[in-house]
Amino acid sequence: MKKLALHWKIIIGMVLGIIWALLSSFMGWSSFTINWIDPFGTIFINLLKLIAVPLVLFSIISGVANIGDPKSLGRMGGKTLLIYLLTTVMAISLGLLLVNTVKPGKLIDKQSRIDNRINYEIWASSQGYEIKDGINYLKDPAYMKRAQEITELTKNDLKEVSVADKLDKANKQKETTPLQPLVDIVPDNFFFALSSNGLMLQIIFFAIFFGVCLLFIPNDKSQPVVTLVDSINEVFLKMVDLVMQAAPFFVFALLAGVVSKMAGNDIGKVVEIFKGLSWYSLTVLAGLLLMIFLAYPSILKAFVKKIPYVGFFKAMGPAQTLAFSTSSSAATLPVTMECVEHNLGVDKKISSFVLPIGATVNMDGTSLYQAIAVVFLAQLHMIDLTIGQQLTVVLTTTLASIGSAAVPSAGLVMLIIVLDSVGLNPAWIAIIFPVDRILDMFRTVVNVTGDATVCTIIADGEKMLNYQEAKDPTETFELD
Ligand code: DAS
Repeated sequence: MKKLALHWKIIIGMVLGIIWALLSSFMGWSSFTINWIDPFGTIFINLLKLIAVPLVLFSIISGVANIGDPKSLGRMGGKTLLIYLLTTVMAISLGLLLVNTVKPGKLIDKQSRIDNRINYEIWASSQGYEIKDGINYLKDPAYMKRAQEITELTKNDLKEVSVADKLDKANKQKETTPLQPLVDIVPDNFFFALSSNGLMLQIIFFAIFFGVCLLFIPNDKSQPVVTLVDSINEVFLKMVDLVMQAAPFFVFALLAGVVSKMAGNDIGKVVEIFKGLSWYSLTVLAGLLLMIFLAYPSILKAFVKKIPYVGFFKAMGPAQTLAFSTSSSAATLPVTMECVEHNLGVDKKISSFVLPIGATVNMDGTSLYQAIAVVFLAQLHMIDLTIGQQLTVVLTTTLASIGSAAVPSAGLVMLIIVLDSVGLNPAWIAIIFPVDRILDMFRTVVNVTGDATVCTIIADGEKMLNYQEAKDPTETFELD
């Protein structure tokens, strides 16, 4: 029997996990599931968090250092990175617009959101996080009533966040200078920054600083370091690959645990969460499809007159199909290059520079998805991110998508950084995991389409685009 592709195994693992959880809550085995199965889900999240930190560090150092010597960057390199940055910020803005309009996280019933919120406060107080907007819920009678109930239930958990504490803590919110967020980005201790409570932004700052300095030291000194960093980067990519190989089992445990905890005493909560997840998925899919069928064609039409709307999709079809089925921009890269060179007529000198950089640093689909995911998860927990926090989301999502490796589920792993940067609980990635694999297939198509669009624009700008309407693009080469 043909080997079942990994993402189908993961989807099967997910479904079995949900079925087990519903069965175990029905049969009263919930405590068994939570004590003996759920811990493997926690191990899976810990493994992903364990990998995220060094993966960001080494993939960004490697990306920056492999730009080559800064002079070779020149006009084309500068233009490439600028347009890549613009399409990423456009994707994030579209994502934020959609998620703040549709408000998928607010479509589930308020009682579930109040419970989520109180659990968040227990977690946040254990991390020493100041909750920026908590104060306005203290006036919410439904919230107050529930908070008192839960306080009675779990005295020890809530002792530090008793309502009175929160009131005076919120009142004497530490007066920070307006540039505090900027100061927080620069770590004062490398090893502290690497630790789990170090802000990921500090690690990204250090990685870019280190990578740029590598560009400016003599080649004979920097080359060994770049080679070493590339090899270490390969090691962490292999770790992601190995963890994902075991994902079907881990995902079974993760979903069994998450759904058991939610289903616990009333199945209604599970229905609520899946209602929220379907609205979330529709919001992400709407954004991704708008990028593919509206945003990129409009940008292309604005810069490159001669490529017809359908012609672009006929030319990129094989690469988009492969991106969808593999969920990996890196695996698709060779076919993306073939399509861009053979079907769109881009000169190899352009595609061999622009596309490999794009595959690692330009992930518009991932950035749109990360922006929506963070705001959705905040809404699910009755947290209205302030404008400042949403701008932080734009910055960290841009950096996270640059740091995301072009492999399956990389976007989910990097989502930990974005959640962490606005004081949210990174473990919440477990909530959106059930739909992540399917969304990964679509966002990888956007990543690849975005790279091809920018590459075509650069080629046209360098007078290195020679487009002829191909009769049947797949005749140029057979997909193996
Ligand atoms: N699967 C990643 C890619 O290859 C995107 C992601 O995980 O978000 O582009």
